Amino acid sequence: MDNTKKIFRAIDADAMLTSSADLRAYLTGFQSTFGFVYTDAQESVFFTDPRYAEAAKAALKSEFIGVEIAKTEETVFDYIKSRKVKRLAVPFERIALPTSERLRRSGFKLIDSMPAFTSAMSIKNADEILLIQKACSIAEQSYQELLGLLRAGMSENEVAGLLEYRMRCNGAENRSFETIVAFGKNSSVPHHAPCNDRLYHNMPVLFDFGCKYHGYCSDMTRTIWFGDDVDPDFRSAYEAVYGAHEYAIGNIRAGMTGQQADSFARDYLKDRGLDKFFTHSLGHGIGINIHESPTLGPSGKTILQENMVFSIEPGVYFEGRFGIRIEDSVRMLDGKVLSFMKAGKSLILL
Ligand SMILES: [Mn+2]
Repeated sequence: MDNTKKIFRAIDADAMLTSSADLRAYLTGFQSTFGFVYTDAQESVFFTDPRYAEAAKAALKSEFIGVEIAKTEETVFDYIKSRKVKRLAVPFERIALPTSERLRRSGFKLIDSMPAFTSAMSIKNADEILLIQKACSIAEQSYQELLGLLRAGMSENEVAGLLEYRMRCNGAENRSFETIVAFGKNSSVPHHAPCNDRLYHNMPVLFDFGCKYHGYCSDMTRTIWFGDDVDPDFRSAYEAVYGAHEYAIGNIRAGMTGQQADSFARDYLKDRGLDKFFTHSLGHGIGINIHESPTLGPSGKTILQENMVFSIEPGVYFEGRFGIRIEDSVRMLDGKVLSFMKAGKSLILL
């Protein structure tokens, strides 16, 4: 079913107004930095400014959504008033406070559309799965190419730039989030920002990266050892994280909550005395946004369902020494977890 109709039917309102870039892209399939989608039971109209009008008309012409020019919010609000709308659905967490105040002053009763978006967007259709699969294969191929280009003396920033460049060369439109490249002890900070530290022999390297393809994200993390004299503590921790990753992928089933899914990896690490070093959640939904529903973590209440796409990323972090994380983007297929990543994950000594 068309995404606009799907969301509107799930909401009890006279009309809905959607203006944040991610939700707008979900409704229209068209990426833009400014615009509003107005939907009621009779029609859907995409208001955008003159910069996007031509591209939007071409992109949307086979859809039922009409395109109108609007340079300001006022044009859109006047249009909604002309439709005699009383109960207007807007995504509360994505709408600016001044905008919601203005809508309330205009006499609309506001209803939250965000829960309907969160739930619908977590289940991917066949087209979305293909785009995510492509984003994953570009990321994975680019990473393989990067490994052949790594040299002692390179900085983290240089390596991050090189990886993003390879992803663009391979067809990505952008990175899906700030690329993380962490050398040595920097890898113990889960969200380390790449700096000018240099790569030397016999240190771990953690890469956490992904790209966007037609608006859909991939997310992947690998940790390698640069050199051939591997620290035995690093190797044994690596085997534990790798085991937890595989154990989670092998045991998570549709119908479980995000909390139950997370517990496979957490319990696996606990049996090895490492759970206190696993300081974040097992995973998160992936789609138009790099972090969306469901959450796979100790507080994850969402039930995992067929065609959800999410990450599986157990990790352990030893302050001042090293960190290890292994992450795949995966989907729920036939009740089980299927990874989008193809390459093996056993420890690489480069
Ligand atoms: Mn992730």
